[in-house]
Amino acid sequence: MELNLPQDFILGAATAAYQAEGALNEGRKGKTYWDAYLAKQGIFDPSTASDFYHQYPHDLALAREFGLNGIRISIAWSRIFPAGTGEINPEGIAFYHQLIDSCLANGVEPFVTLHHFDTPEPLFLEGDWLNRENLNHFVAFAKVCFEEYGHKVKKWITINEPWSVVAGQYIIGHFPPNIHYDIPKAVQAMHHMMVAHAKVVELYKSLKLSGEIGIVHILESKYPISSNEADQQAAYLEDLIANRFMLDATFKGNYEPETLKNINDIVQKNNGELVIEAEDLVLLASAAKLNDFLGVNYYASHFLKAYRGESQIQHNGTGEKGSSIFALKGVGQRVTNPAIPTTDWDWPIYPQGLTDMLIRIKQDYPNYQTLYVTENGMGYKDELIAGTVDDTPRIEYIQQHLGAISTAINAGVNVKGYFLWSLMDVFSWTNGYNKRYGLLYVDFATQERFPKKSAYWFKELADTKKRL
Ligand code: BGP
Repeated sequence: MELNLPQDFILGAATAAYQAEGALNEGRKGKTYWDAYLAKQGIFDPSTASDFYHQYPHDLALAREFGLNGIRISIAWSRIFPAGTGEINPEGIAFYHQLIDSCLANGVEPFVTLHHFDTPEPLFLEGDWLNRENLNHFVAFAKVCFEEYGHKVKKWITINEPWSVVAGQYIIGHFPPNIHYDIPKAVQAMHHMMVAHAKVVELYKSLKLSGEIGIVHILESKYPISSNEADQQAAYLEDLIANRFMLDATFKGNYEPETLKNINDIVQKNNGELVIEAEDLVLLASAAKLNDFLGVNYYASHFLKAYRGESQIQHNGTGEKGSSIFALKGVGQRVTNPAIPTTDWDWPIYPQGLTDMLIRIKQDYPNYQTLYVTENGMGYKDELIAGTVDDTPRIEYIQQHLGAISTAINAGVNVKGYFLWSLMDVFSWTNGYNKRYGLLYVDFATQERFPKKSAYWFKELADTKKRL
């Protein structure tokens, strides 16, 4: 298939501090909300992860060798401020200088995220994003990062996937504080995350640095399983809470009356109330004019049918196909579409959903400027055989999704890059280590890296940028 990717297209891969670095007790790092929870749960040990804290020179050299020209990294807030606020940690500051310098030296442009699921524990214990005070602590952390690294990092991401954070924390309950089905808390925290984003965008622009700033949303298309009106409404409502609410805040700088009315309806059906302060809307409106780009994380799409019962969720964290359930009170229920393949973790593989989402952003939010697909990839139970992994299904997955992006570009959408999740196998928050995504296989016992078949394929693609 002929691909239409611009010559300056970024073909990169993504990582996140907590999932890649390890070294949790080194460099005077403070704790995040994951540490105590995972220790207590006792199933997965995140303390070494992919040892990126020590291995990054090697990983970045491999990134370069395999043709990547971009990488997403995140700065662990708890390395810069071990207590989340107060004293700054020089060892943390120095580490990210070295990491960023190494990215630049390898010609792998760093896209740097400030919050990737890793609020420092003391601020988490004070209510995390539900506590408005924490928004100001986040701004203070961002300010230090901009002042330290702003002259060399040209692409900044405020927050990674507000919806996944709050869904994990307050609805699915597989992220601390492990609350189930509290949709009002989830919506309130999501709104606060957008206010925090807006504050950080304003700050960045006021510093007159020469780079760009944006946010990353998880944006997965939602389709009714039938043409039945109630199923259509279910798809509309799941899209509303997971996608439209965030897109309106990002690009319109407020919530469209219809968006707000329906969000309030869902929140009220779940016995809550969404509080929006007057100053929030001023901040959102101002940031909507200042955003330089949006990062779209896309793995799957969902098919919905009407649902009248109480919320009911079962997370498939083991890769046992067919074990997930996801039904939200006042919204709808995800169902299997027999025509669409799924991964072992029940994520429907539907590249058309990516094309549809990219085109929809252009149509509904014409001020979007630039899009990057900041995460896409396939969790797979890779097997290392004779020093490599035959991950043909992953190659097909990437191929199809790059094709979907190319189709959107042909339809006039400005997409400037693609980041595969992930550069090397990393720690998966709720699935541990057997759900692998990397171009590089990691033997977690020895920390040795083995390029998979997909890495060689990716290199060839990067060399030509044209053919799949
Ligand atoms: C995204 C997160 C990543 C990563 C990825 C894969 O939502 O931004 O941090 O974890 O999903 O998810 P999982 O590890 O649950 O398969």
